[in-house]
Amino acid sequence: MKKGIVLKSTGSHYKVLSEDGIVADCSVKGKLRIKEMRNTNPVAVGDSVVFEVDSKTGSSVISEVLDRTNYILRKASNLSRHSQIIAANIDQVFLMVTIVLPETPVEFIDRFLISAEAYRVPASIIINKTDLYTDDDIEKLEYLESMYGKIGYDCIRLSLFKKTGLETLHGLMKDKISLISGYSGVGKTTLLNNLNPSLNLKTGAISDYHKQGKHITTFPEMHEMPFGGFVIDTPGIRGFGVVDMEKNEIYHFFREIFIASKGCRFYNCLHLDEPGCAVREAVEKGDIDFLRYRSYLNIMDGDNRKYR
Ligand SMILES: Nc1nc2c(ncn2[C@@H]2O[C@H](COP(=O)(O)OP(=O)(O)O)[C@@H](O)[C@H]2O)c(=O)[nH]1
Ligand SMILES: [Mg+2]
Ligand SMILES: [Zn+2]
Repeated sequence: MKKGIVLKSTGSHYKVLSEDGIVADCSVKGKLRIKEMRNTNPVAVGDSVVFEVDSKTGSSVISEVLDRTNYILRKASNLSRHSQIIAANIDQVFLMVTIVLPETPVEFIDRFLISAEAYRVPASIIINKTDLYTDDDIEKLEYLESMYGKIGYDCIRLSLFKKTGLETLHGLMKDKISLISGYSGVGKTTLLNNLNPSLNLKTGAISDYHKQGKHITTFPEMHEMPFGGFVIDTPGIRGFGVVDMEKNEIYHFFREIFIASKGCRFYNCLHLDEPGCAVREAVEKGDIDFLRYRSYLNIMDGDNRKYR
């Protein structure tokens, strides 16, 4: 019996890094199904597992998945009961965004952040391709930094062409399991190659493009970092979508809206057009950024398809 951590899953086979530093190709014991989670993959990237080497065949079989500290799910489609565990036991998530090539909308960022809040995973924002930014873009960049900084989300400026910002990321990622998400083409794979040059992963927006919006066709992979820790890339998965949330709990995951909501006249205020709403007051005074409030309204409006 050996203990290890799952680096990659292809649906039926798993690459497991065992405690003694050897990577084993494992299958899964037929009976291994997590009872409460019948409609998902039983083993995910980041899982700690116990596996055994069959003395007859020499093949390795995962016999147990240890308790997860957390996991991030993705529904196969809006209607499906099936979902995929993207990754488990994550210490932090980074959303990589760019202001140009492509532009990541604020609403997308907010959808990501509220999902991270719902999963209780700390989130930060990496703003890449700063080498391309005009003065106008820098102004947008500063706006985002201030808007998200104020409510406690770190923004890290990065240029993988100029190699600036990498040291900061080393510091933040050291000895942790980090997941990177973001639009196709923002530079996730390029970042991984910079963090660990021996990976030599294929970059270029085209390779991911065809995978977008379809059913689960790609599998996230976890990479070991030379400075300690692991980073998970999620090709073809732009964001987590919005986790299933009730309308009356969405505002719980907008940090500043939740705090302001304590001052609302009605305990069941949804901060739409109720009288005595402290959230709207805060928006009018500029204490809550209008862009954040707009994201809230759009998410309440419920068209989640565009941003899945
Ligand atoms: N100008 C500029 N281009 C970058 C930077 N980082 C990545 N790119 C380019 O953006 C494209 C997409 O990068 P890739 O890593 O494949 O993005 P992914 O889809 O998020 O994995 C590639 O052509 C990269 O060379 C950067 O900091 N500046
Ligand atoms: Mg990529
Ligand atoms: Zn209110």
